[in-house]
Parts: sequence; structure tokens; C-alpha cells
Amino acid sequence: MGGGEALREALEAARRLLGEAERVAVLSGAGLSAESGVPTFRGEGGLWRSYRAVDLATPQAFRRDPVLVWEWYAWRRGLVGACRPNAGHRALARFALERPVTLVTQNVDGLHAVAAKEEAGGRDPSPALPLELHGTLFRDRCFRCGVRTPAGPEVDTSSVETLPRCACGGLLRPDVVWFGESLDPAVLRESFTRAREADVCLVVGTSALVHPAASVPVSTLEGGGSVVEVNLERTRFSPHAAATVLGPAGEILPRLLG
Ligand code: BJW
Ligand code: ZN
Repeated sequence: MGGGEALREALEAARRLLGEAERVAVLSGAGLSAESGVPTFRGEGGLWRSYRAVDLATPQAFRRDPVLVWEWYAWRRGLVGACRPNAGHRALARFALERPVTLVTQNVDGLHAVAAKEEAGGRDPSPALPLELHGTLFRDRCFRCGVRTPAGPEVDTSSVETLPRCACGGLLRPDVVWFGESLDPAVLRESFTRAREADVCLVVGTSALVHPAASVPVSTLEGGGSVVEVNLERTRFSPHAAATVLGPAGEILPRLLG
């Protein structure tokens, strides 16, 4: 079977499953934003190819060297802040505005929300706003008391004294979830409940290696639903998917959901 024919068949199977589904959950990962210019974590050009996660994305790293960690996040805020949603985000936003869909994302880039607002026009964008499992780059949280605040102006990373601080005196940090940290229990509970109730979980652009996020589609399977996957390559989840559509999310999603 040629590549073109395999793609058509997978797309057709996926479209049929989504067409028959009453409720849909979506789990997105970094691959969805790759075509917007946001770097992924693993694989070619991925952030973890050039940077060590333990030096940057753990509470221990922040305790050891908050300036280094903030330098990395200030750089990423600049990079991601200049990116725009792509056709994949837009297709998902339209889909969620029209159907009973819950978007769950591991991404911290805020691009689902930008697409939701743009696609909603004057309507209420909330059905297309995602549950953000790993938080967001564009909010701060106190490393001492946990209070959340909108991200301030550009962070001055010249020394620990110039880093942003909470009213309690503690250092602020980006409100993302680092390795070894718990995910927000309310967001986690809601994500798993919605996934379990879904007839189909659409898994887009994630290597499905990081837990507990990677277990969201497992919950759909446990609830009797099926999984449709969109990725450039097969993942460890592919053997459990009813359909795996191989290709760039920005091209596949509009065809799948249009
Ligand atoms: C495209 C594409 C295109 C590219 N179109 N596709 C159970 C088992 C084993 C380990 C654990 C476990 N439970 C907990 C753990 C430990 C740990 C973990 O999972 N480790 C594994 C790596 C082994 N988990 C945690 O620590 C979590 N906390 C937790 O569970 O707390 C309780 C606890 C604590 C301690 C011990 C036990 C329990 C927290 C995880 C936090 C993850 N944080 C990060 C950083 C966020 C902040 C930041 O951005 O700086 O989140 S890591 C990074 O990985 C980021 C992502 O959200 C996450 C997932 O990555 P994603 O989205 O899958 O991206 P990639 O790059 O991996 O994949 C991209 C995919 O797209 C690829 O497949 C490409 O092919 C594809 N693609 N272009 C379509 N155009
Ligand atoms: Zn504080």
C-alpha cells in the first residue's frame, strides 16, 4: 500500500470515528505548535537536545540557580510570544466551538486560547479554551507562597536581586509544571473525567512519554471509547489507537475536522 493510500485510509477511519462520536476529548502536545515556530522538547530540534531538563525544569534547578532558569524562560517567553496559532489550532478551536469537545493541552504557549478568541469572533470563546495540564509560560507563581500573578514586564536576569518577587518576599517563577511537581489537582481531575466520558480522544503532536498527561487517552480507552492519533511519526501510544494519521497537524487537522 502506497504512502498516499495509507494516509487516505487512516484519515477516512479517523473522520468516521470522530463523525460518530458524541463527545470528544483532545490531548495536544508540542507537535501541534511546531508549525507555529515553537520548539518541541524531544526529537530533532527539540529543546531537550540542547538543554538538560534537570538543569532547567525542576524545582531543584530553580533553588540552585534561579538566574539560569529565568534566563531560559525569559528567552522562551520572547520566542513563544512572537508565535501565532497555526491552521491546526484554528481547526481545533472551530471544532470545539461547534461540538461537545474538551481540549486538554500539555502546551504552555497559550496558542489554543489565542485561536479560541479569534475563531469565536464576538461569541464566547470558553468552549475552546483548553485545560492546561502543565500551566502557562505567561503567568508567574510565588516559589514560596504559591500565589499566582500575571507575568510582569520582561524579567531582568542580571542577578538574583533583579529577579521578580512576590509581595511575601519569595521569588516568582513561571507558572509551569516542572518534573517532580504535582499537576493542579482540579485541572487533572477534570481532564481525566472528560477523557473517560469521551467517545473519542484525539491525541495530537505528543510523544506521550510524560505522565500523568500521557494517561489521559488511556482513560478514554478505559471508558470504552477509542483513540485517534495525529503525529509526524508513530508513538508508544500508536498500538492502542484505532487510527493513526501520520502527517503535520497543521495540514491534517483541517482535513480531519473540516
Ligand atoms: C508533530 C509535529 C507536527 C512534531 N505535527 N506532530 C509515571 C511513569 C514514569 C514517570 C513518571 C510517572 N509519573 C510521573 C513521572 C515522572 C515525570 C515523567 O513523566 N517522566 C517521564 C519523562 C519518564 N512526570 C512528572 O514529574 C510530572 N509530575 C508528576 O507526575 O507529579 C507527581 C510525581 C512526582 C514525582 C514522582 C512521581 C509522581 C510533571 C511533568 C511536567 C512536565 N513538564 C514539561 C515542561 C513544562 C514547562 C516548560 O515548558 O518549560 O512539560 S516537560 C515537557 O514534556 C513539557 C511538555 O508538556 C511535556 C510533553 O512533551 P510533548 O508535548 O509530548 O512534546 P515532545 O517534544 O515530547 O513530542 C512532540 C511530538 O510531536 C513528537 O511525537 C513529534 O513526532 C510530534 N510532532 N512536529 C504533528 N508538525
Ligand atoms: Zn509569595
